[in-house]
Amino acid sequence: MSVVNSESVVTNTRTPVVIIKPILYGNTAKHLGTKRDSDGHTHRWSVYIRSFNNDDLSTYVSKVQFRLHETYPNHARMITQAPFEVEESGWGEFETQITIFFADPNEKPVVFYHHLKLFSTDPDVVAGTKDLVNEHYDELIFQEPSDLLVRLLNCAKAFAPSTDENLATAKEYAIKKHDTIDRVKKARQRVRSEIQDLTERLRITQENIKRVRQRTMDNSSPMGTFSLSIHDNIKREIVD
Ligand code: SLL
Repeated sequence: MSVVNSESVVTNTRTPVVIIKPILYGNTAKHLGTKRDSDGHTHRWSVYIRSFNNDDLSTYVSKVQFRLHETYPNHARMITQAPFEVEESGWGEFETQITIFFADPNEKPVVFYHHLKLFSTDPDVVAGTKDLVNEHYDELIFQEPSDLLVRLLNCAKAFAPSTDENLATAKEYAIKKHDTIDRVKKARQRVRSEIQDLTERLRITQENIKRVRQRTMDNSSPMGTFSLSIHDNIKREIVD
């Protein structure tokens, strides 16, 4: 905290908390059916970031910049109020850069990269009867945010009731989360057993080296044949 004068106190104090805000970012796209004569555009699309749990993002997000492909006029689009999204049309896929700025200017902006997807092999999407949705779940993690930001983060309560669509998304993500945790656990198990295996091999090899050294020092057998047999032994155990 720094004191500016006897009357005003600037609050840049930090609360030792971590606040996590789940978000979704990505794009939807809809096939127009034909290539538009005027500009060759084939799809309508939107790129967005929104809260995963229906929080009011604009309580703590001041603006979001969507950096589009340079073929778009004014390709760095700054959105200063919710919904934080850009709707456009086009003919090609490209990588967008999404930068989130927070209500506390001292909080470093967060950047996401998203591949704006238009094309799909899903027949319903190709026919234009279903929108393509390509979105990702992520979390904004605020480590010791300023008191101001803590207040804003905590009052970003759900501003709209959960819709069926939101509930369906939440269920889908819960399943994905479960599967992902399962995969991570299995991968950890595999790595652990590989480490065990390699540690055992290392131990055997070190023992062999020790034995060779010992025998060399004892020098009780003719070196040529002896070292050859130990060498073969090590090789065999490593291959096993
Ligand atoms: C591609 N590397 O070749 C990409 C570029 C460009 C996207 C995609 C239309 C812009 C406009 C548009 O879709 N640009 O006409 O204003 O696929």
